[in-house]
Amino acid sequence: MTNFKRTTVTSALPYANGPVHIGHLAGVYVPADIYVRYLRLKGEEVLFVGGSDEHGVPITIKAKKEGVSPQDIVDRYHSIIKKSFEEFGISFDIYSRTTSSIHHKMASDIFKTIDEKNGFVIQTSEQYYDETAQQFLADRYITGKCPHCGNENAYGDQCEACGTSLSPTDLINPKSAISGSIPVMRKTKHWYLPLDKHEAWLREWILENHKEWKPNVYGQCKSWLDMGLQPRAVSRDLDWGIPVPVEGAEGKVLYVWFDAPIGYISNTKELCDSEPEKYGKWEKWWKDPETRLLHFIGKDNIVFHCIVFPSMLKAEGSYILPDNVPANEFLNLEGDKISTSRNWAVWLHEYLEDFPGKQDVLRYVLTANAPETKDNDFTWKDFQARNNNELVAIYGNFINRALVLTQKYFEGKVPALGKLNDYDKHTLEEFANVKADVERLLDNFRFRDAQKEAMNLARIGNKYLADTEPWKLAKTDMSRVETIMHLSLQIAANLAIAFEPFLPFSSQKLRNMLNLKSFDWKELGRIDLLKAGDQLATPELLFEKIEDAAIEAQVQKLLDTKKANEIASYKAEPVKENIPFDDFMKMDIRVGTVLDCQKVPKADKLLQFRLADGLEERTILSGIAQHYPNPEELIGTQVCFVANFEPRKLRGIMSEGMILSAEDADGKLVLIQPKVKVINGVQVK
Ligand code: B3M
Ligand code: ZN
Repeated sequence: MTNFKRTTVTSALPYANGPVHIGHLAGVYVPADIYVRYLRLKGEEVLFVGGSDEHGVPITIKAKKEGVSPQDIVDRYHSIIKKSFEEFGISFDIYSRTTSSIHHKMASDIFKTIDEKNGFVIQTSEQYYDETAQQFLADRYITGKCPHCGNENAYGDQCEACGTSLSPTDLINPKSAISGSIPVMRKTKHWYLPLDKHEAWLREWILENHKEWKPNVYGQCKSWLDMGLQPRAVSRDLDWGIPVPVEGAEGKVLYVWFDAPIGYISNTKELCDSEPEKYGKWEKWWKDPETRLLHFIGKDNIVFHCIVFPSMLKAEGSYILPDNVPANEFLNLEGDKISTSRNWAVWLHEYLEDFPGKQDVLRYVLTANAPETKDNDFTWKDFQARNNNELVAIYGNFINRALVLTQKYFEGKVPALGKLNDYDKHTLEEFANVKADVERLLDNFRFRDAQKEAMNLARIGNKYLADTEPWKLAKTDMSRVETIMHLSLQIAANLAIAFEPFLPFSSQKLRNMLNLKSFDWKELGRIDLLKAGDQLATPELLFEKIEDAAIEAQVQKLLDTKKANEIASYKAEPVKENIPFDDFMKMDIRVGTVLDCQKVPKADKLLQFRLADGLEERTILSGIAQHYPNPEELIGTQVCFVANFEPRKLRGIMSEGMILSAEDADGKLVLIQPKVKVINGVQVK
């Protein structure tokens, strides 16, 4: 990257087949938004393009499952996703969609240009065809037995049981997921982008000229290039998508990964056409060599943005190529991979229902924990700790003290700056480095460290007030208090600027409280942002403590999800060998009432029951103590037990029978108890 005049920033277009979750935000949209806000604050010319990816097989599958049209599905999720992004302050210049007519035309035009330049090769191959449904089958539409693990329900592209990538012909006993019939092989023709022919320039462009790319991105590109590139089909036999715009391609659409990245361009055009005075011609964002292009994506999209899309643009011939692709790794949730199908996610719209107004808290935590160099884990405990110990205890506390004290001593007016003492000077020296540090880190896409630096500024302010204790000086040295509060308010104003890219809602709130008019990155580090005599607004809390109960509710929600998944995936044991009636009759199972129940001392698992069994009383030990932490609650309830189970001594206590319980999928033991009270000692038959 040398000289450039403007920056085009894109962020991956999420599939419009479900809402967005914290993984999306952490991996792509928050970092992109931080970067764009930073450039805007610096007064640079920047365009931030987003949108929904509305083609592709998963959308058609979802539509089929629900009995609605693919358009219904994408309409629904496009608006949910768009709203979530707005609510979290992701400041797109445009968020549009790939079903727009501008996009259909743009993608067709680019395809045609490449075709005219002989940039494709056409090849015929055999693919599975469903004769009942009369259509070729996308990989996802074929199921069968996985050759690796034997899972009967593997898909034509992947076995979800063992994680192996497959191709449809790997499946044993393939079946069409549309009609259930056995598919046949049939010849079909497709357009291929010959990536092998692009390999030489790609090697030089990435491996030689872009050594500065993040190691995870560079490394993935290198391993693709070292394996050798193959031609990739860019058309599909499908009825949802953009028709292949050339003769002899009836019934075929563009492969979703061909049209989706073109969505960045189409959405730019849509915006520029609607507001030409503000944004200029769309071409300047995509064709001017003085424009820098950046793609923010997750790691699973690297090959498409670093190899496939650049090859398309190169084949077309009139576009610039990306200057950097700062891809992130994945965010996990409480130790498990985020999964839409298993509902293992924190959905953005649900988060806002549970934590209204706390967008910045999530932005903060996701950046503090961003999966920049490796996969990372989101936990609710960490979320709470970062809010309470950092946002509230450091940033919020400092701002609150500065404003409340100014209110108390100076009726909310910025006091004058007096003579600086050595401690003031020392504080200002520490503070002077923050701007350069944050910039250097942001320029290198190191958002978590950049945010940490911004937080250091709050730490400096917090320490300054704690050390100088103006509330104690107020009785003896008011001119000293004036200087301390003046400097504190200047630091507060700096915080509003430094945090704007990261926590835009809080910055806005802080600006309002400070009545801070000018707002510009280059003012960061200055101590004349507020003037003596400026009137401040009434202080409000910037952040609030999050209580344990709110966190426990979230953890419980996840436990419920886990439980539901276990139930959904539970496979019952095969039935044991048959037994004759007489064998069954040998067992004497009865009902009794619990008279007493307590833990056996020094035995973790054992509960000692005293039962009224209709004859006399008996003692039975049962290994369920871990599942009943309050055994006294069982007193008065009824349980089932095997009355003629041979008595045996456990821990010196004679146990006369066996109490019946069932083991749940998660290993929890649950007592078998009659729902209606019956007579003690009756037999279970
Ligand atoms: N929709 C895949 C994804 O959401 C795809 C990205 C397109 S970016 C042009 O991960
Ligand atoms: Zn498998």
